[in-house]
Amino acid sequence: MEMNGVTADGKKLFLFDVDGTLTLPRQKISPEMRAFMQEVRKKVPIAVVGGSDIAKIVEQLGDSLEDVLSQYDYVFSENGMLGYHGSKQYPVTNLGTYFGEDKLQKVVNFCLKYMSGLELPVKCGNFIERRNGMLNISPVGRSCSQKQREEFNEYDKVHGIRAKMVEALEKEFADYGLRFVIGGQISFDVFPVGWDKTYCLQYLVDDFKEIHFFGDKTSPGGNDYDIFIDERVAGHTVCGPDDTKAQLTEYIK
Ligand code: M1P
Repeated sequence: MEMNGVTADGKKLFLFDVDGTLTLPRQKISPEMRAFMQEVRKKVPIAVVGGSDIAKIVEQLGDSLEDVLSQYDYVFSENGMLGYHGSKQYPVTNLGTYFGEDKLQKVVNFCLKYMSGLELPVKCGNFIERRNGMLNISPVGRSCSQKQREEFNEYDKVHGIRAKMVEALEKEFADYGLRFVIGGQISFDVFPVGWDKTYCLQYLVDDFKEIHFFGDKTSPGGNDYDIFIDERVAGHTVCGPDDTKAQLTEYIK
């Protein structure tokens, strides 16, 4: 098996984004996809790297953390800030400790001020979620319903709410060494340069000769872009779980 110029003479790993790759955005994996991934795993070890925190990844991929860890050889949340190999947990990286509370608060305050000036069809709650390794900023608010989520996403496509806010943040904090990356439907992630999905590769590169990454946000500005173009992986763009399944079916024949 050869893919994207990576030779086929080594130990392989298939590494997957979650939202839009194994599941629909923020939805639970389908029973068919779940079963299919276990068929894939009989041939090639599998890993996931999501931008979301571990609670959301567990909600989407299984019934409990133990269940998810038993289905995938490696599980990385927040781009790898929190990671597991089986039940072994890698050291947790903390944004506040690394970046400093002062600077972080300047970013938070700017976001709050910026969002207070936005007029949207609806605003819910939970506009800023602080995670281990990133801030997640949502102009509509993470407490929105599924319907409001989809409506915001459509509205954002027309009005570029997130893109404009990211532009303003990039200008304001040009010297902070931060990335502002749109990964899902209603929010964007803020983390230090280098804390993108390539972060998880440090735990994989010594053990695998071929790492194949599958993601849907592989264009510049998307949260799969950095790992997609990383020379240590072969990148594959998918457009949803059905496409991931179709591409994998071809590869493992
Ligand atoms: O995994 C992609 C993104 O998923 C969520 O995005 P949203 O809620 O906007 O659809 C978030 O957890 C985000 O952090 C993550 O990058």
